[in-house]
Amino acid sequence: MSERLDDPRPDDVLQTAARVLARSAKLAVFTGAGVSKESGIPTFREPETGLWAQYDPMQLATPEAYRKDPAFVWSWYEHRFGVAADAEPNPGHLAIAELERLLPRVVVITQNIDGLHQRAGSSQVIELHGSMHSFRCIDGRHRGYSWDDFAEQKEKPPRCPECGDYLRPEVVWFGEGLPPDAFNAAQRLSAGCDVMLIVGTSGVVYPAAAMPMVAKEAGATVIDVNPERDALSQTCDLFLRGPGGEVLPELVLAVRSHLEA
Ligand code: BJW
Repeated sequence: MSERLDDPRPDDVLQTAARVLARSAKLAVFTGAGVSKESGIPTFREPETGLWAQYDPMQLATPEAYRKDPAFVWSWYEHRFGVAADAEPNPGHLAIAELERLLPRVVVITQNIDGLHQRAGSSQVIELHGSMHSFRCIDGRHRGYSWDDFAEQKEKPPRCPECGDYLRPEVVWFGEGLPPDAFNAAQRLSAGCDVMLIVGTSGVVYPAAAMPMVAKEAGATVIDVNPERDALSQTCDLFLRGPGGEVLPELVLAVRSHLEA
């Protein structure tokens, strides 16, 4: 699709996006922190409310930071994981899960670690930046621990039950490679989709942010849902301005109408 449709007639854009989605045989949904904002989980880069507006990512989200001050980094993650554990999927997550019931093939490629897509009912979820539900020892020899595996330990950070090193969350920090299986699958599915629906990412963190371009270069129609224009909305075919929790349920309703027509 070469025509750019934008804000002046938002309802037309929504209907066009719904028509494109209703015809999709292979949909890839690419999400970031914004999709979970309405669940009460802060984003990273929004001015004032974003985590990186309050904290220095180099002091918290790098392997060097963890080596330097493990107790500090652990306590920050413990706090954040507590917020995310108390959160519920919002109407945006639920609408994305609903798409799986309406369309032939839907996969979610997420940068989020909160597990809310899965809790909303999405069954094909690729986690590019890891998961807050999994922990490993620092050098990665022992993986896949859950909170329950060290709930009894008083020490913070807790120790690996096998080697005694500190445990850390199995999330991807700056300077670290993405989980190879997830990254390869995301690339393959982005290159093979006919539509990519982007929700709630600023699109500045690579290599994840390359997925929409991979999809676009392979010929997919790219739709972006975001309250603000940003790096990715410049390259998308259709931009739907607004919060995911409002736009996505409307979009799914419109997809349903197109499928029933
Ligand atoms: C709504 C909404 C609503 C609001 N509805 N939308 C220059 C310097 C240093 C490094 C680099 C550099 N250039 C490139 C790099 C590499 C670096 C990078 O990309 N840095 C850039 C930031 C400059 N990348 C890496 O280091 C990556 N690794 C790597 O490159 O490895 C190389 C390697 C290969 C092989 C071996 C070894 C190494 C790793 C990146 C890891 C990112 N990790 C984090 C933390 C995860 C764990 C945790 O949660 O703590 O991932 S950082 C953070 O950013 C998190 C996110 O997944 C990621 C993306 O953020 P996201 O989701 O886009 O959120 P925001 O806040 O940016 O945007 C929110 C959006 O939502 C906004 O658009 C809002 O408008 C919108 N929104 N409300 C819908 N209601």
